[in-house]
Amino acid sequence: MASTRGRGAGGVAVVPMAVIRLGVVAIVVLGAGVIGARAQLRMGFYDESCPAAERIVGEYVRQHVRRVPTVAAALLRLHYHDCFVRGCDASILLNSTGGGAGNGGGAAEKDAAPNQTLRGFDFIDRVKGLLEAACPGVVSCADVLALVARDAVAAIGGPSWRVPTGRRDGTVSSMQEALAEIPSPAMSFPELAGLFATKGLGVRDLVWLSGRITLSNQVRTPSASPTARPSPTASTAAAAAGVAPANPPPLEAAYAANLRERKCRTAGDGVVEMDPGSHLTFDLGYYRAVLKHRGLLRSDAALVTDAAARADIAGVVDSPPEVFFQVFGRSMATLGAVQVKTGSEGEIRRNCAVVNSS
Ligand SMILES: *[C@@H]1O[C@H](CO)[C@@H](O)[C@H](O)[C@H]1NC(C)=O
Ligand SMILES: CC(=O)N[C@H]1CO[C@H](CO)[C@@H](O)[C@@H]1O
Repeated sequence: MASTRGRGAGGVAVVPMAVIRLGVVAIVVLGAGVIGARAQLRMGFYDESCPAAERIVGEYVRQHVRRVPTVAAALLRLHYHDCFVRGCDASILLNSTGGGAGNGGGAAEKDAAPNQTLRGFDFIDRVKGLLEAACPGVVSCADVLALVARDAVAAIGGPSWRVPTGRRDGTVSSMQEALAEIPSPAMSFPELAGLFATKGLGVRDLVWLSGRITLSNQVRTPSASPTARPSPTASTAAAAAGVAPANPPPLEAAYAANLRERKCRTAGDGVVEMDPGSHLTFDLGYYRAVLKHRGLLRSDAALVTDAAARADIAGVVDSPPEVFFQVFGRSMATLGAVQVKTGSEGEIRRNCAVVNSS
């Protein structure tokens, strides 16, 4: 380092090479930014190439979600998990390749512990099938995930939000990355906020995207008491990510007793509701529970350990439901743009479970 600094012969200031190189890098990065800006997501991206695309998605979703409303939570969760690993690029849909070609080789995101309870893959495949029949090779699986999530939430009476399109599909899906990057139910508030920040998501996004849990119907608890705030899907992810779970305040005692009793009544299969009594409605029940220290997971309880987040939640809980719809929709729109691939990046997968080249 010393050789690149200091004064040259005759007292002339020598600009260190590293600084010049940094300058060049900065210009290149700025240039790439300008090029990138031309290929951003936009509303109605398929208006010319597949005008029926959004109608096809919307009709299928409305018809089927009305029949099986619980699938809405699963579809929302798929999009959410997808965006946290390599951006919203449908890498969550790729099958493992068993270490062969394509998909970077090896175990895929969907094989990671947090994914073991994911559902809705068939649903996405059927929507994609309809789109391939109408306009082969045009609509990306990543856009299907984003549109389906929005339409599914709207179909059960929840909020809607703007979904600009033009996402391209990734070609790599890694179990290790999923373990490291999907928020774990065992995380503390600072840990969650830090992870969200790496995705360009703020504390408010952390608070309001947690609202998706209002639709989570149940969580399987281990045999231990639910007061342990088990992290049913990702305790191994937390361990893999080297996360030491912090200790949020304990579950409210009476609620914990009630949970234990319900658990016994359900023949010990250990399934309890996350948002008791209202898991099919997109409401504020989850946040009310969290404020009363009835958040079931560490990550739920963590939300009220941050004073600003707690105040934010209290404010929205006391407001008309439209306010919750608005803040949730805004954060969903932000989430849907995380690290998206556009323009000539990635590909438009023909089958969402495999990369085209395989
Ligand atoms: C992807 O894996 C699932 C099972 O996990 C299987 O049902 C499906 O057929 C696979 N898709 C492809 C295209 O190989
Ligand atoms: C939905 C899905 O693909 N789940 C997978 C999660 O990972 C386990 C094992 O690692 C697979 O068996 C599941 O199929």
